[in-house]
Amino acid sequence: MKSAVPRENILITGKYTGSIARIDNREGNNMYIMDDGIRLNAKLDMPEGCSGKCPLVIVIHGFTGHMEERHITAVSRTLNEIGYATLRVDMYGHGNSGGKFENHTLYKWLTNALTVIDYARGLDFVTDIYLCGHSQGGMTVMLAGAMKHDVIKGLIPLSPAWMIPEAARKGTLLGQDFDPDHIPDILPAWGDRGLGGNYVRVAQTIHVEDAIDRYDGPVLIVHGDEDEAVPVEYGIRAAERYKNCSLVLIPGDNHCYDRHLDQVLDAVRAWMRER
Ligand code: FER
Repeated sequence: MKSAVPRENILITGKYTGSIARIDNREGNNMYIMDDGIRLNAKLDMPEGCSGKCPLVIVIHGFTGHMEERHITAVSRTLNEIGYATLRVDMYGHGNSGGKFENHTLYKWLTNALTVIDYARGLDFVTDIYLCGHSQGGMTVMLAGAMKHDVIKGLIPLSPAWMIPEAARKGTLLGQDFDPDHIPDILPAWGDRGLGGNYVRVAQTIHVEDAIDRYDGPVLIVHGDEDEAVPVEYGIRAAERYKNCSLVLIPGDNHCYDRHLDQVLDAVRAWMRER
């Protein structure tokens, strides 16, 4: 897939040189992808035994998360074991990427995702590109996949937090109620963090249903049925609305699959093997 991706916004630093032969498989290849002045930290992991071209999955963490979380690295490693390269990315205001958490918005994450997809399209060894994201990252891949439906071969939203826009319009996020027409400048978020009011203003404009309707490719949704952060009904509703979606519910599991991560990996492995 040779693309006419404009290169001027993309700066790669770190170990990755564009040559598969020089990729150290298991260490992870740290790099930075520039998105309009914001440095995004990413890691490219190649599949075992790859000596030519292969498909690639971009893997995106959730709200307050990062690319080294247990469930993110486990999914990435599982994909590497069955022949997929993975590109894990820390999104704006998260992990080792630029930007302040307080200033992150879903638009910023969405443009990050579009930039990373364009970077992946420019890699010589990449055949097909898939998107996988957890929670807020799951909603991000639903939106980005719809925008680039001609390029993205399949989507794996894990416990997708696509209730965020609806909740922002109603004025109830992070377990707190607020007036959706008079949004506070800062909302206390998890830990000692604060979330900027612009996050809420941006979220209020997003309609994930439109993105679901615009994506015809194959989708796998995985959701724990005891998810404490994103009710499992959202996974079910999204799966019913997508035209071509498999849904795997994990009985008794929570938001980050602390109890049955192995079942999440089994679901991803089985679905990806059919591609
Ligand atoms: C919320 C519930 C869940 C919320 C965000 C999330 C900003 C995201 C969770 C995740 O990405 O893991 O009310 O508000």
